[in-house]
Amino acid sequence: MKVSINKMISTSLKMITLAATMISVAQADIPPRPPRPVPIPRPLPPLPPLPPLPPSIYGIDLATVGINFQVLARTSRFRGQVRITGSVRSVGQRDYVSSPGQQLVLLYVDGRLVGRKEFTNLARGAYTQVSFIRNWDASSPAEGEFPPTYKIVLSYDPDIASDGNPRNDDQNGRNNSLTRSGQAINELF
Ligand SMILES: [Ca+2]
Ligand SMILES: [Ca+2]
Repeated sequence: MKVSINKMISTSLKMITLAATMISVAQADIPPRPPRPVPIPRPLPPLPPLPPLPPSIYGIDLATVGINFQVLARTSRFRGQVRITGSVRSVGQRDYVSSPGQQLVLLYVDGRLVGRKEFTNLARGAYTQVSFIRNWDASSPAEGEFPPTYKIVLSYDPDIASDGNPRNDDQNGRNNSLTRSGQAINELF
């Protein structure tokens, strides 16, 4: 009788072990769930206000005035979604008045185009912006250790200087592009 009970216990243990093995195999066969999309707050938080317009010696002048980084949502200590925003402002003494399709601002990451914004007129002091939202991992090599460089570029129609409209002739070409390292994004985490 004693032998029989021991045998039963042994058999039960074997069955439990087998069942546990089957469960673990079944679990291993289930593909991992894709990560849930990060909820982004809507409406998007406003950008910080631009500083007061400095005096200018130029009549017509559009300028790349800033590249701003914001954390929109955080998924862990070092991960989240960030927004990169480039700003172009009319910093000359007079309004910029043009026609559609003659100017736009481009946003690049390490030379790759990731955003574009077309615009037409920009009154003195007014600005337009181009944004790009992406995942960011401040603990990764690609972002944390070697962060990409962002660049915004003002792009004009090649014929803009000979279109008969002097009010869209940017007189200062030295402020038409701007770069900023993504290292500043890591400092937000
Ligand atoms: Ca022109
Ligand atoms: Ca300019």
